[in-house]
Amino acid sequence: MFNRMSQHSGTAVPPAAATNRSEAKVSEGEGRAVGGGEEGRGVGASLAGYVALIGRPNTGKSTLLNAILGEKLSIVSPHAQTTWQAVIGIHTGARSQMIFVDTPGLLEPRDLLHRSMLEAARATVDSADVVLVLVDATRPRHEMDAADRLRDVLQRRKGPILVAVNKIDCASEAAIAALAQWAGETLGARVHRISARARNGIEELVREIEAALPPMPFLYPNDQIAAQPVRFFVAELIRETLLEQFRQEIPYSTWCVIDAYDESRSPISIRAILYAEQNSQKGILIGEGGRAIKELGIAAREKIERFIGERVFLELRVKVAQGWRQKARQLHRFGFRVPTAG
Ligand SMILES: Nc1nc2c(ncn2[C@@H]2O[C@H](COP(=O)(O)OP(=O)(O)OP(=O)(O)O)[C@@H](O)[C@H]2O)c(=O)[nH]1
Ligand SMILES: [Mg+2]
Repeated sequence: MFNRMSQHSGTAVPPAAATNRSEAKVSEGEGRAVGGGEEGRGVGASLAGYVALIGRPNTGKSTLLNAILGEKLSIVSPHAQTTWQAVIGIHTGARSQMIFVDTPGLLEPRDLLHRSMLEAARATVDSADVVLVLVDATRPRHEMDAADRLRDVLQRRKGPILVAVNKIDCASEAAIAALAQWAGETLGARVHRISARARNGIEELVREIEAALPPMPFLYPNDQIAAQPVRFFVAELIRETLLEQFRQEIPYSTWCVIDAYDESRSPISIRAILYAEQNSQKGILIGEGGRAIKELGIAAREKIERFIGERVFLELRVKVAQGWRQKARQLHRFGFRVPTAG
């Protein structure tokens, strides 16, 4: 994984880590061609752009991103509301570069964090060259009921929109056909039928996304797949582990901040702080005699080591940031896009 991330390092980011967003913007602003595509092909022949992955929670957006990249980059769980901040994954082919932006699921916002998640999806759609809407074939009724939210997010959209009906590996043919017809009519878009998990229909879908890209030089080196710092992915892997090990509200009340990342040490030394919303949750996170936090640390460390490809020492601390999901200042500190009032 690491050798496929950028060689640019930001502060406190390991040397082989991904570029940060501001570096990405610089190359975009300069219109710098960092990859030329096939040998002998001029820069003018290359296609590149941002592809927004949107849809209701749990439709398989992150699974699809990982399937397209052939790497586990974005965290996945059977529970809805896994992705909270946009995740960027870059797919470079012979003549095209697709910068996928995996977004939080479109939901009925109940608090400020939800509104921030919705805002992340909306902003991604507004700035994307291509939008791919993912709908879940196992939940056609839910998809149809949520049509207004989808229309609302897509309302300012002028560029190409594609639809993929996902999870066809475990839905009935009738449900797939009904949803495909509904989605095609509702969004006026071409509909693909895929299984992100079983990796069916992905190549064809990627070819169609490619065809919808504008002519543009590549924005990232050919072998780079991520655009966010490694510590972002480390925190995400800890959150994924939280979703696996705790039930109900704990994973949804906890945000993870990487407080220290020292790669001059061997093993690499990482300290993460888990911010709970309330004191009682802090107790649950730590568990009796510290058992829960210890288990979490072991499982998360294994994931992080697989991701980085090196041994890691992981220290987890638990703090309380009272009611952080509802507090603009706290969300801002945690790196969320804070929506304006309204
Ligand atoms: N059967 C089946 N399950 C799938 C498929 N794609 C994704 N899933 C499962 O659906 C669940 C949700 O997948 P995610 O990729 O986390 O969904 P998401 O849209 O990113 O969810 P949020 O981040 O909450 O918006 C996981 O259990 C996946 O394994 C598929 O093609 N078939
Ligand atoms: Mg997701």
